Amino acid sequence: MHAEGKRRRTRQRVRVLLTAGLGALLVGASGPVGCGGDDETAAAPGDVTLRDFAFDPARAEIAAGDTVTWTNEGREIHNVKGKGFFSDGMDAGVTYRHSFRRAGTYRYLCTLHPTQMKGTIVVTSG
Ligand SMILES: [Cu+2]
Repeated sequence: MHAEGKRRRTRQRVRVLLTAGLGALLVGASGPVGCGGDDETAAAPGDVTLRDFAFDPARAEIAAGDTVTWTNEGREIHNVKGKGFFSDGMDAGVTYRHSFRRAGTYRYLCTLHPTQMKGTIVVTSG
């Protein structure tokens, strides 16, 4: 008797949550479309994602003067260290940016996971 009532309440709560979630989804889908192009979905050349435990892509190519944006989408704390740049420890969701003025090949790593997480930024002139 007791257990039955509890189960019913739980089921109702689940349904409410589902409905709320769906509503949020629909609101999100009907938001401004075509406003900023599809910048959000298409990764720019200078976008690098930090995962547990890799940089994705491991090799990114940009032009001199461009900025690389690293975003931690893992659950662990990661960082980015290379010649001329060293981020703080980045929690999940945190972003770090660095602009590369000179052409060259810049190897970098996460000092917290140096054997697993290595990356390369290739900066082309012009
Ligand atoms: Cu790491």
